[in-house]
Amino acid sequence: MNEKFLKTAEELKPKLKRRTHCVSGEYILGENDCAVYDFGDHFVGYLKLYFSTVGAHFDAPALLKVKFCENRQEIDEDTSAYYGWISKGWLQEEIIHIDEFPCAYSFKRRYAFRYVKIEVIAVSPKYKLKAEKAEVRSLTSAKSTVKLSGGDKLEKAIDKVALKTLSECMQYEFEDGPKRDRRLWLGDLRLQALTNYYTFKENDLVKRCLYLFAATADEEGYISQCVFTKPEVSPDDTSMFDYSLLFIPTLYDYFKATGDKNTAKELLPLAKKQIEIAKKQFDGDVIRDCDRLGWCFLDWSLELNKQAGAQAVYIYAEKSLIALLRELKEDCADYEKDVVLKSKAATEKFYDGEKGLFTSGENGQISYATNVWYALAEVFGKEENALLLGRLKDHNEAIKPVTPYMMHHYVEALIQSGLEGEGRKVLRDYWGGMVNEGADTFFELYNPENPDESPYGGKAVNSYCHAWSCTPSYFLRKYYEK
Ligand code: RAM
Repeated sequence: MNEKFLKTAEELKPKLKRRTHCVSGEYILGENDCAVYDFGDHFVGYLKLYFSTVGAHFDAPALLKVKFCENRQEIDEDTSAYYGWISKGWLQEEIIHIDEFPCAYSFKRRYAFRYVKIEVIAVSPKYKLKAEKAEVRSLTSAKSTVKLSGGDKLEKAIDKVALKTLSECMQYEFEDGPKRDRRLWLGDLRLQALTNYYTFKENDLVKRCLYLFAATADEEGYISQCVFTKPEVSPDDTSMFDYSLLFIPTLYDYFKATGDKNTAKELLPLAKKQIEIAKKQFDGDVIRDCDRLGWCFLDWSLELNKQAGAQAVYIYAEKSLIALLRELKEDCADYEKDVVLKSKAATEKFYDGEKGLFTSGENGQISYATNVWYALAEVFGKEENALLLGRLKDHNEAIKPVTPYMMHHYVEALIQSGLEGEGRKVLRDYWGGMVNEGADTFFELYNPENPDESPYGGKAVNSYCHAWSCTPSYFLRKYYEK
């Protein structure tokens, strides 16, 4: 642990803005009855429920199941049927006893929700439970109110939901999702930071997160995929090839947004380290594939081959490093040479001239993830990238994105390739699709072709307020405001 970096991070720990929201509604409930409180919007915070009884004096405790739901469809979802590979511990429900009435029951655990469902498991024949009202003390570190952006009603609606998504994920760190995993992930941080620069402008929170990653890098300097902060700061024991590299553009974006040279200089050696360490995954100038699940992320599609995409992320990150070094007036000659070699090798190895697309892995798989990252890495020029993305769209078998994370990169690639109109259409269709489904916050996964999409073996643990889906607020302000 680098104590100096940790100290910097801890000094930047934000104060949270707290608000109380209340829903009244009286429900008289006997055994097996249930009631739902609807807060009318998504909140992250601590819930208090108010109860009394009707009938004779309570002669037994009330036993209740309380379930917290981020969206309407979760209210009736059978969570007991979830046996996926991510822990059931993430399910947002509790069984509680209430021994005395009247009672204001406070939940110790922080939850992310709009709806609260109360099911009565047991009372007694002598009395019924009276649920009187619900109250949440909400938390966020996003302090300012941001004026909505967007050219029409739909875009403004998308922006509103995106802003809410980001502010709900802004806690003591930029969390990936306040339901799950409630921690700092590098890929998520990068997109949150980008959106933050155009909206809430809590730039010290970005700085804090950069220092949390820097403090927890391993002895060699390798940056972890995510950081835990409780009970104390510590890194996850695994890394993802692309996430570690994305530390570099995250630092460069921070520098561009703030002009904070001291931070850029202090963290520069670590940025360089990510390239050095990533090189070990290469044979010559071509990256080696790997069959460890999650060795490189790109998108949450389990069939996706990551080999070629990983090389594109490397090129993208190295180009950010070169740009940062130039800004800081430091030598970048070796990186310039390396990026030319890696780009040439990628074209020779992965580009299928006949199809006009990049392929990946032994079986020459074609996907959005691979091709989008090559467009972003600007291995070809702008016009050629526009053609590449056109061919990708026409290629029916290409593996499509399943997360807003990958969709972000697709929209960015379209815009960067001069296809602003197409980018805007994708943004409206994809994020607008979630708005039309009644989203208060944007989801971790959204595949309009498969509403049950989940990489976890069941969607009960899916998160419906997920940081990496907040970027419409960035796109609308950066590219589409007149
Ligand atoms: C999910 C997390 C996070 C993402 C990683 C790769 O489990 O929710 O958002 O960055 O996967």
